[in-house]
Order: sequence, then structure tokens, then C-alpha cells
Amino acid sequence: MSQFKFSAGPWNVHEGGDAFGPTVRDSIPFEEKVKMFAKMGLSAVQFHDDDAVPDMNNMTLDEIKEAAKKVKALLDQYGLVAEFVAPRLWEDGRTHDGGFTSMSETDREFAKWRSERSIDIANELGCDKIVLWLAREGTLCYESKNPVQGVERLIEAINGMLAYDPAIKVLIESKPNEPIDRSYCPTLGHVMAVASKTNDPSRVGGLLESAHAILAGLDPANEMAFGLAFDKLWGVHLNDQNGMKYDQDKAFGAENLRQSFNQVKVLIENGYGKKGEYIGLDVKAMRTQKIEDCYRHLANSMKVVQLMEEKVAKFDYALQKKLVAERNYEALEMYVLELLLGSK
Ligand code: GLO
Ligand code: MG
Repeated sequence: MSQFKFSAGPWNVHEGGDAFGPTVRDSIPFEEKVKMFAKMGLSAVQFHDDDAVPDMNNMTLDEIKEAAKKVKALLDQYGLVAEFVAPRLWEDGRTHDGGFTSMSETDREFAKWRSERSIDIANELGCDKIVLWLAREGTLCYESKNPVQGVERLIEAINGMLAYDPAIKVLIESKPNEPIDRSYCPTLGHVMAVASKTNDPSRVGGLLESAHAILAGLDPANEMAFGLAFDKLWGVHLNDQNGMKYDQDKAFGAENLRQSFNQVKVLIENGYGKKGEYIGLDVKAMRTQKIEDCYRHLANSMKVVQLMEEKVAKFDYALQKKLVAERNYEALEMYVLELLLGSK
């Protein structure tokens, strides 16, 4: 049994299409996924606004709320809750150049509209967290935007959301690149800085995804620690990533067990989860995977978290203290490796 509660999004069970080839698995209806999430022991579902209300651009506010209510009833039926809602600001024609930082005023208006509707949807789903994965907020062509104005526009957009709903919390999910080349919020440090400049910093925090830290050349556990030090790590997306290449969303621990151990360790040591935070899994099955095994990456990730929890419970803090006093870090490192390899 894990001490954590887990969440995942419907996009984590996907059809396997990539930039170079079509889908390889049939789509699974949303309700089927939710049912399976509950069966697997997940506690919450993460949503993009249009995962909850697919045709929202063509609906009135009342229609959007009505549709979201139905999704809430479905969650209730399976004993699940919504963790967050994220406005999808990267697919629509009006977000080609980013939403909040687009050079077009009409596009920025659309982004504002979508984020306010995301808040309405979150309220209907009974959650108070909005996640901003700023997919296209940055530049493909450096000279196309004024980078200072870009950051200011981002802060202005967040201020708008905070003013729209006095209870909502905004979590920025840092990512250095992909699909954008130069992102305005590449690391959790940037997220903390942006949060501090908003009108209500107490309601703006961060979500750290392991792969995004690795893409920035950083250690995910250290990025989490940075957010924890500010009391602003309000969400995580555990997964794994083989180096600084395209975003892979591999099962947690599949590439780097020591880094995975240290992520679980820093979360446990700092009481992550005690205020209701979830371990979000932002993992994708490999394209090779057949449909009958397309939830396996989620189950494997949960299992690795649990196995790492056991390793953390076994961690010999007295030995660590002694070896640190001796400055014998070779011995400490070897101890960690042996712990992970099962010989300690
Ligand atoms: C992509 C992101 C993405 C977000 C999701 C929620 O790189 O990790 O999956 O987490 O859209 O905002
Ligand atoms: Mg993510």
C-alpha cells in the first residue's frame, strides 16, 4: 500500500500517434478510462478543460456547466475526484502563437475566455486547482516577441484568473521546450518568480514533471525540493526521460532508478501529500504497446513509487550522518546503490 494518492489524465491512455506516424491503438471512451483508473487504485482524474467538456468553444456558459456537472456525476459514480483542470491553449487556431503571450489581441482574448471557462468547469467538478502547462508561451522565432512583455503578459493573465475567482489556485507546470523552442517558464525557479509577482502569490504555485526537469538538464528531485522550500509544490507529474531529447513521458523509474528514488525521498521527507496533494502520473505507453496492455505503464509507475517508498523507509539516516561527518561520499553513494540493487 502506498502512502500517496495517485491521479492521471485521460490523455495518459492514448492512441500512440506520434509526429511521424498515425495512431496505433483504438480510442477508449472516457468512461471506460475512468472506470479502469478506479479499478487500478487511482484516486483522482486530471482534466484538460475539453476532456471534461469536449465541444466547449461552441457552447454557452450554462451548457458548459451542465456538461461539467455530468462529468462530476460520473466521477462520483466511480468514487473518483477531479484533481485539476488545465485550459488547452495549444490546439486551437487562435493559439498558434501561444495564448496568453500571443502577439494577436484576439488570440489573447480567446486565451482569457478559455481560462475563465476552465475555472467554471473546475468549480462544477469540485476542484480548486487550475494547471497552466504553457505549451506555446514563448517563441519559435526569438525576435517575434518581446520577452519581457511576454513574461508581463503571463503575469497579467494569471492576475485575471485570480480576480475571476477568489478561491481558485493556479499551478504553473514548468517545461523548457517542446512544442515551443524557448519557453517563458522553463524551470520551477521561473515559476516561483512569476508567482511572487502576481497579485496574490499565496494562490500561485507549481507543478513539477520529472521529464520536464530532465529536459532542462536539471535533477527532478532538486526541482521538487526548490518548490517544497517555498511551500509551493502543489502537484507533481512523475515519469521518466532518457536524456535531453523529445519529451518521452516514460513510466516512472524506467530510465533512472536513483533519480526516481530521490524524488520519492524528497516528497516523503517533506510531507508531500499531507495537504491533499496527489502523485500525478503523466506517463504514456510506448507506441509498440497493444491495446490490451495500454494501462500497464500506469500500473508500473505506481508500483515503482511503492517500491521506492519501501527503499526510503529502509534508508539508514544514522549511516548517512556518519558518512557525511567523515565526508566519505563514495561510501554513501555506494550505500545508496546497494540499497537500490537490493543487497542492503
Ligand atoms: C506535456 C505536459 C502535459 C500537461 C497536461 C496538463 O508536456 O506534461 O501533459 O501535463 O497537458 O496540463
Ligand atoms: Mg505534465
